[in-house]
Amino acid sequence: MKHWLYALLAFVITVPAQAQLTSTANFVRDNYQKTEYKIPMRDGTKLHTTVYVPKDASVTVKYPFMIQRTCYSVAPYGPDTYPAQVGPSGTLMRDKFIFVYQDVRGRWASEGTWTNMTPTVTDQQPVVAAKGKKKVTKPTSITLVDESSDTYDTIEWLLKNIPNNNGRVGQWGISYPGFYTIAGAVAAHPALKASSPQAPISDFFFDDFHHNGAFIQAYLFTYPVFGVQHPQPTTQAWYNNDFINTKSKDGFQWQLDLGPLKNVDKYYKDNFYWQETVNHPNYDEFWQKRSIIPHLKNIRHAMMTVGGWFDAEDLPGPLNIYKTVEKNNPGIYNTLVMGPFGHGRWSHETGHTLHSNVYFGDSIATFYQRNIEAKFFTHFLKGAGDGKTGLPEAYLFNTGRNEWKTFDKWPAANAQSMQFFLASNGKLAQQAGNAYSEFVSDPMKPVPYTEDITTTQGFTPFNYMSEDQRFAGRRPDVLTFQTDVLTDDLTLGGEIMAKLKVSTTGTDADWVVKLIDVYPPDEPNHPYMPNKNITLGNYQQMVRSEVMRGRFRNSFEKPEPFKPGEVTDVNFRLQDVLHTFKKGHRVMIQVQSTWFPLIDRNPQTYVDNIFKADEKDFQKATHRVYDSSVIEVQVLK
Ligand code: PG9
Repeated sequence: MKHWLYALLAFVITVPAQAQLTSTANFVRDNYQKTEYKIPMRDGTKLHTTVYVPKDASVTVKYPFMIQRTCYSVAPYGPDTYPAQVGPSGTLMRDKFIFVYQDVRGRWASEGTWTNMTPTVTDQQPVVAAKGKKKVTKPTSITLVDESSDTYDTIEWLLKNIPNNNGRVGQWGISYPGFYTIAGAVAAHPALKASSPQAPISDFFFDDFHHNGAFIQAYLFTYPVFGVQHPQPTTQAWYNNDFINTKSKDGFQWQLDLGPLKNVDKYYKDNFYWQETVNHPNYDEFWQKRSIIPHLKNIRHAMMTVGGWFDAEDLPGPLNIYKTVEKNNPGIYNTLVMGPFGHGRWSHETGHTLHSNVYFGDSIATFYQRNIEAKFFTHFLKGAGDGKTGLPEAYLFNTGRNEWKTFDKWPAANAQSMQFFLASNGKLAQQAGNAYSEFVSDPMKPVPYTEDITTTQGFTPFNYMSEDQRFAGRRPDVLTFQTDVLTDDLTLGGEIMAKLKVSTTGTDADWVVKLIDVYPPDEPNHPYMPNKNITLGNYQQMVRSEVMRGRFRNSFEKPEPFKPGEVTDVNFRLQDVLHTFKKGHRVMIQVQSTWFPLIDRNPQTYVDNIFKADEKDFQKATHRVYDSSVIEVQVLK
């Protein structure tokens, strides 16, 4: 194409986008009136709430509410300070809603006491008839409150006090705000018409802080929410410092005298949540009462749960919330969207790389925002609201074909179970053998979770979710099983069950299972690999991974040791996938027992509390994976 034509094309494309960005920078100030309120809850606690009302709202031009409740602050605070964007996308901001942001109880400018994953307690109560309730100036008795009741009371107040609203309310939030969204959908106010929990936390024993009871160590290095700020060390630093060999002081495995984690205990002695985590190593009432899953009943408004296939923080959350709402609330409008994104990256119209070297292009997020999210909220908050959105039950991205796929049911109705046996000859076999694979697992020489051990990887490591796994497969303490080269495409859609039959010479062990897409030697550069120096030939791309802390194999509440040498069942679920292994590729499974420093090391000697294991507890062990072990997948035609 002639150069002048390129230049013209670039100008034509850039100007509107530039104008759009410029308008976005001032758009909120020019088009919305910001007011801050302290909204009283039923127990008298006042929550700081910022309301952005479109300037053209009037008795004839009324707008719905779109609420986000957050523990991460509704800043900017103060009059005449405006954010660059309001709402989940530029699209909805320009379509205009009354956007409401609230600091949850006990956070930032709100009153009250905050706790992690507020236990839901008011859904057992008849919803307080807010109409006509006498003004509660101080609790006359113990008034039960939680995120559900705070959302209810907030909506009731907004409807009465913010003029020119159309009486309809939506809510959305990503990650922790995603939890507040799903909690707000429980025992909901009748004016709440549409909720979109996005990357919502469902339960900290399975999301974020733990995976099936194994502790995700990145959370040691905190998080503003937990009032502690500590720079992330690189994985190399973890290996270098005496962490591995440091004799732990008062029992904490990571109690460190040297290296980059020096004095980390200083931060944690007074960090209440940290002490709670350490003192509740099993899935006891402390964690159970904080899970939102048991409360997802009697939901009567539209739901659209959103997640990312490469989300390293909250992948169980969106999938389990969608499935539980579907099971407990037949007949309501309840849909799922899963895109090729890292944590919350669908909300970034540009640059939403997966924090790794797999990248599907900016247009994917824009497509989601304009053709899925905006359609959902506009329909229920401004439109007919009859559920005829034109959107599917499940809008999922196939990460092997790089295309969106729609389903009228998820898990897909036409999924067929298929079993791969872990054969000791390294094959994924179609029938069980009677041998076993064996490896020595040494917690002093743990398998790294990433090849890139010289850089920190964000507050929660992400890149392993799609990283090349060849570095691991070269190790003697990583078992590798794979199919022959595929003669046809193989599409896996749905959850993956690991049904391992294992033994160990120790009395405790972790089991990590990784599903990997093996590219052929001559695979051309993937069109979506921005780091052009990466060729895909023989690339072993992680598709899905999960760890099972073996002590919890029969119960997360009541852990059990292994009996040395006894063949033992360890069954656990890897979260759903939608991925086509193309013809010429292979399906690979890797099995290992350490994943450092992503998860804390299992001492492989059974102790009551791994957080307080001592140096002497960390012992090598010989693990066996028997050929009768199965990886059960769901195949879509
Ligand atoms: N789910 C994310 C998170 C919560 C709490 C601690 C660490 C991570 C998030 O809200 O981003």
